[in-house]
Amino acid sequence: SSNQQKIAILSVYDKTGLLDLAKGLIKHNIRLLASGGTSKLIREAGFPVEDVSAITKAPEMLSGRVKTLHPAVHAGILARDLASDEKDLAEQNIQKVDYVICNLYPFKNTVAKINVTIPEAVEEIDIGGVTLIRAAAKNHSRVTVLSDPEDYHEFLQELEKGEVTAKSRQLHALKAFTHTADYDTAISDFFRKKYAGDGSQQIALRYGANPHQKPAAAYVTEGKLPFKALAGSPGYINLLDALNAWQLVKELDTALDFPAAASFKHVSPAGAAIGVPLNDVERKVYMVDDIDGLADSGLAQAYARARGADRMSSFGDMIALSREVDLPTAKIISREVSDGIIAPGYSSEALEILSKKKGGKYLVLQMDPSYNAPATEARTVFGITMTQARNDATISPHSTFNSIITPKDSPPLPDSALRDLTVATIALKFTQSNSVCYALNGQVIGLGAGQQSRIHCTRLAGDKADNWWMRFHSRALAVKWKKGTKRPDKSNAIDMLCSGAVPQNEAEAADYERNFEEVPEPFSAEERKEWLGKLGEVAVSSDAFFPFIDNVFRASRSGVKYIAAPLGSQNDQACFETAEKLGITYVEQHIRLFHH
Ligand code: 93A
Repeated sequence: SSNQQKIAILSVYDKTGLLDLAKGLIKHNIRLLASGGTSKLIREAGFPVEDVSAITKAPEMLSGRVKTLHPAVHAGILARDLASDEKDLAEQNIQKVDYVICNLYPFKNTVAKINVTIPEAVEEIDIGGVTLIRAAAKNHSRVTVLSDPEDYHEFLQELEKGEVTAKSRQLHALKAFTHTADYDTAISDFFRKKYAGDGSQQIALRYGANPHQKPAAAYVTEGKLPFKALAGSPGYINLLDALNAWQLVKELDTALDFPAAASFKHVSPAGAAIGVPLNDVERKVYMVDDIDGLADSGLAQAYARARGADRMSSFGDMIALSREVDLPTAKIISREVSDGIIAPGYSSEALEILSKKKGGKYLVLQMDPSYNAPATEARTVFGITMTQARNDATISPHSTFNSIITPKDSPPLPDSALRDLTVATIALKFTQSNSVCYALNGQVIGLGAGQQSRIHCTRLAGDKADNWWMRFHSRALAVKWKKGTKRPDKSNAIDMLCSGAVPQNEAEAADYERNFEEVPEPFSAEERKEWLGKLGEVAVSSDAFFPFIDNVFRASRSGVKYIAAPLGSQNDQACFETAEKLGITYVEQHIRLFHH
């Protein structure tokens, strides 16, 4: 059979380079068979070519829907150099095909047109071409498939030298498989948008990271989207926040068996907490002392804590709650500036309140709590797809913090420390790295996210914890607000006072002072030192090891008594010794938790 004339089947939509290719094939005495338009072009250029119907003995049909679909074509492509295959071909008088040159109808370009109809798109779904390409690619041990005009030149050079190598056939086959996969993806993308774009499999996003980044969408290719928008319409960052925040509260609730809440901004938590009961002072500091039913709602208290940790950062947050949202929780949310919420359910009164927020634009997502993510995740950056195993590490108070390093003869950690380390560590798992988190009373009190330097992160988080604690100072609690001062203005003014930011000029002073009935004296260095000295029992977790002992020193300044961190630093030993000197219990947390 090797001395038989070789056969090429040509069927191309994009006719770039076709004539040069035909010329080269003919030069090597290859018989050309082509579908209608392709053969016409070659014939008109004066090269010998036959229509595919010369071997199928069947005309093109259905206005081109059936051109090359025929056993004479596909058995010719798919046949191996096996006696049984040879016998089958001989019985049907079919000849082997050696080369397939094919590229597909321009489905992508067609559906990219505005207002394309479904029938128009349907006509662009290539069947025969995909079959040619796939069959040839499948049989690449014998057949060469060219699906890209870019490859004609090198192919002809190879023919010139003798034969197409196995390596080339493999690479052409890979390209062909990728070409059909990409083509099928374009088709399923189009129909998913048309037939399941109501939020069942795909949801249109308002825009991407910025308003000019349109269009934007979120989808799954298998099953249904695990959330529904009950009100409002998500943007890209809303969804990044919601999906991270949801995982955080779900894991917190599972680990500690308490209702959990998170308040997210820019894909990091501003706060996260479980519903440890609030005392009177906490209610006041978190601005929830007037909420009816607060004491009976673990969920409301969890959100009060999450929002209360860093009210400045929580401005315009995306909220996640681990359990069905009740009335007290909805009431807290209704009067805060917030962008949206994700939760497994809503009581009817809660939903009524939330769906009216922001004139009906407040985003209310309902999450399917039974949803489990696939084990592998992928994203593309700059056109490059990256995949990784999902971070499925579990953090639990019983198993994560058992390796106490110092002090050597330490008793097991108290439950409160285990709880707070769990809160801090789960928060870090969903925080942009580097991250360091201070926690107390079942809540984040200071979280540093996205810092390139760990000590900057430890300082940032520590300063936030200090600022949080200064809000409990009697002079901060006694602040008298001017009537009508809005909640965000109060939060900003309190932040100025507690962080020690002194107005630098008259305009700034006026802007600060207008909030108060009586302008509070700034905290003196002594007052600050004295009050911060009362902060104790704080737990700190770090998403990776501490490279230098400065982190331990900084943590200690904010009442830290427990540190959990991965090991592996050259300075591990020095960190342990420093902690021991400062009366801090140092626990190995075995899993690095970088997150991006
Ligand atoms: O409608 S089809 O799916 N039916 C076929 O049997 C068939 N065979 C090849 N389209 C088919 N093709 C496609 O026709 C090729 O993939 C190529 O894109 C195009 C070339 O048609 P022509 O040679 O008539 O220009």
